[in-house]
Amino acid sequence: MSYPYQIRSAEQYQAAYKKSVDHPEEFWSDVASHFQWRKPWDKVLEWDFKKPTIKWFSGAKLNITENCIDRHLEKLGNKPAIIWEPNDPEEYHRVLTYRELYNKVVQFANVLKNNGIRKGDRVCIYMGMVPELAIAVLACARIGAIHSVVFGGFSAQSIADRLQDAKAEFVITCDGAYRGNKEIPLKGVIDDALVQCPFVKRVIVLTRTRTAVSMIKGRDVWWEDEIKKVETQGNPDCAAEEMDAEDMLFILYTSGSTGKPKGVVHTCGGYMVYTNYSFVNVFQYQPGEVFFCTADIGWITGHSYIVYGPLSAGATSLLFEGVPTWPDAGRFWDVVDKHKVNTLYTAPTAIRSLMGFGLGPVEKHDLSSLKVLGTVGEPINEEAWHWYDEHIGKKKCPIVDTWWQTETGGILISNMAGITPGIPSFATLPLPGVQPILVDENGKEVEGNGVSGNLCIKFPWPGMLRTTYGDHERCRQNYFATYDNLYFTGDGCLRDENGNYRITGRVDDVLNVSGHRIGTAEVENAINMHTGVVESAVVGYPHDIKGQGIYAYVIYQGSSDHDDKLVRQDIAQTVARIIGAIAKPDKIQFVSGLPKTRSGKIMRRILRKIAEGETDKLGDTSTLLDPSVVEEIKNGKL
Ligand code: 6R9
Repeated sequence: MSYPYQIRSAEQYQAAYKKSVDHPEEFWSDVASHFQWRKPWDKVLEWDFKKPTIKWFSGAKLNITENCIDRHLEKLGNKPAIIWEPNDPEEYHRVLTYRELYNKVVQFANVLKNNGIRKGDRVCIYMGMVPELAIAVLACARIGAIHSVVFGGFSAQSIADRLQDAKAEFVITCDGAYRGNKEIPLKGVIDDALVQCPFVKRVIVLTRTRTAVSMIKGRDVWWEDEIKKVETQGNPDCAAEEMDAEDMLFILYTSGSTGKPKGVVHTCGGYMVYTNYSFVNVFQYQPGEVFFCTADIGWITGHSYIVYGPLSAGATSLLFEGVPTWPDAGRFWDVVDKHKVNTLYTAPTAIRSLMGFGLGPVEKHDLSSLKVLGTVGEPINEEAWHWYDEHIGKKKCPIVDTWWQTETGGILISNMAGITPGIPSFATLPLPGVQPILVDENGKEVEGNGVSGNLCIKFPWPGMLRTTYGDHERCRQNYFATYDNLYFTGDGCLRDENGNYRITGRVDDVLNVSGHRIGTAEVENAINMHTGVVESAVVGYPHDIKGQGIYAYVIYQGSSDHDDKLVRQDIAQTVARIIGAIAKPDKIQFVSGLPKTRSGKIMRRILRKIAEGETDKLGDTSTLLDPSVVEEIKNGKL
């Protein structure tokens, strides 16, 4: 596979960028012409950020799986599409060639059809990181069903919320999942979720851990039995459903500053073109290389850079079931060594946690296959950047710091490996087709260099979200209403003297804990459900490994002789039940009141400063209704 649109020099980057701004339609139709379409588009782009309407390649017909699999069969049929490294290094790894992946995807697509799943149906996928997860995702795409993958760390309640929101009648799961020394009972969690979702018609269960599970007659079926049925039916093929470029490909739920998580919708044509384009250019992928993205497919990073980006480019994508610290803190390096990984794409939180184990675990392994390193999910601090550069990349691998979001579908701001320079803690420059702009609180553009502001994007790119599922107004409100005619990212940003972008973190009430997005409102709602809790306020605070930790101020009026430590644990347990363990507060401080303005708004700015330990820098407190509350909180203990 060759990539005629792969940028190979800084000059080419400048030229491509210029063309993408001056003639965006021509630019993207050139890129798109290198994909397989059943019917070409009538119009490259139609857009209006006010509504918003965003349509790329309208009228075109395609199936993304023909681009991710079928078109590679002739030349890459025997080449590895997926290398799967299991949780336990003693278990055999698996390699699926493009031919094998094809066979498995069409087979499972037939299973989906046999189970009554049709184009447009929503299918919730709740699985561990096994190859069948990628197969399930692709099989949905093959028949035009809309997948909604839910990360294995979310609770039954979170799954139920998502199933209801997406009105999903089908679920694909595993009996259980392995993660380090833990076994997670996925089917059991699904069973709990389904108590609230009687509309779910079918649950397909893959065997992984062989944990005992309940299987309800008429609703639950085993993956393996269904495959056998397809085999005896003797139809080894499954024609790909012809999809409109703007038909939905998937829904992925993500946290915002208000309410429950929203279902970000991506569509077939633009998402395919953009994930492929960004993959090939940012990582400078070359045919035959092994690409290892350590994210879970339950997050957007896994969707775009384990499944769709790499496979549409005919790449070899490594899918890892385990965790970086099990059986020991050298596991990533062991995987890199064992599979001769060329590109490693991970999160700053993982790097920081591994730094803590010193160089011992690194030095045991040969990392000489590495050519490119990447980071994503949160700002990377300079210390972690340098450690990654020196000890993992041995100062010879460019590091790409890739800024993007669930909503953007693919990487928007990043250096390109070896093509444009990396700068520690800077995402650097926008990709071709991406037009960032900084604005002040009033929505006025902040022009020139050496400035900062809120990061917005002023022109559409093919990978952007189209709506939030079932509630288009929410999409408008969230992303397109803050500033006129701009997509608002929710991030603060600095543009240095040379025009390089540095993302400084969220400016809304979204936390970034170990690279995972968590809304403070969501955590507060969960805490408030705990018996005895009157009110709570949640803020982030700097955490050495997680980037941000969760700090909760709680007004509690439970029994008078309660044990603070136990109540803290109980509250954390409630949060784990309602959202998932990833949202458990790191610190809980009991308070008798919260700092509020006279109009009743919680002054989070003050709570944030206290959580950060900067009690002498509270700023203007003159609008406080009751200043004594602040004194109490400042002097309070955890
Ligand atoms: C891909 C992904 C999006 C939020 C985003 C920002 C933060 C992601 C970053 C980064 C600084 C980077 N973020 N990459 N901040 N530098 N390279 O992570 O999507 O889970 O939706 O999170 O993550 O704050 O707004 P998502």
